[in-house]
Amino acid sequence: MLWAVLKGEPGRCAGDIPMTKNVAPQGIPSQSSYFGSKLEVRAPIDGSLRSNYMAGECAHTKKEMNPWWRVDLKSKMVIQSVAITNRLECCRERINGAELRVGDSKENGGIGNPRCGVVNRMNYGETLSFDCKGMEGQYVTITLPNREYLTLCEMQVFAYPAETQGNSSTSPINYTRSAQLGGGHSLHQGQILKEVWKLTKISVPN
Ligand SMILES: [Ca+2]
Repeated sequence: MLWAVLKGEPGRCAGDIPMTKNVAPQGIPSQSSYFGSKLEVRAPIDGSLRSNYMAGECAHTKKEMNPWWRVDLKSKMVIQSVAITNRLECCRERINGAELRVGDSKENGGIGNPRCGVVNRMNYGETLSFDCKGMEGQYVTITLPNREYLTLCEMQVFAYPAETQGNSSTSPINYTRSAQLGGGHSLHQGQILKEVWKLTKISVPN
């Protein structure tokens, strides 16, 4: 037996296997407070990894305890991975310790929902991906467990609707490249996560 990773054809998948795609742009964003314009709340789901706050490309809260930014996916989703993009031109360390939370509670921004991952550290403008391993929820939140500004320039949520999940034979085996590589994997800025990869078991004759 040989385990191999085969590159799937983008935009298609085999059989009735649920498709994962970035569902965040269709969501409803909100945040705990506004440092600047309220228009900034949409910057993390505008599909762009540009990350200069001074150019209006990021959301930015006030300095406060447990600041948060949240996307409401409108229905319960099965979440494979979440990728976040840090600010480019300043203050890269502010995001250290940030927690990604996934669940169905929107109370207090959803910061009490189960945790998918924690940011150790990120570079300027870096995009970091976390494997959420199929956690389910309507809300995805990033929050800081301290008193700080929270700045977020993009959040990509790779997921599919929970109601499409059937019996075990239809369990998803599709992963975005970021999820396949594991949580907290750094991606090159500008990389668009559209490719779908399939993990397949192959028999090889002796
Ligand atoms: Ca953005």
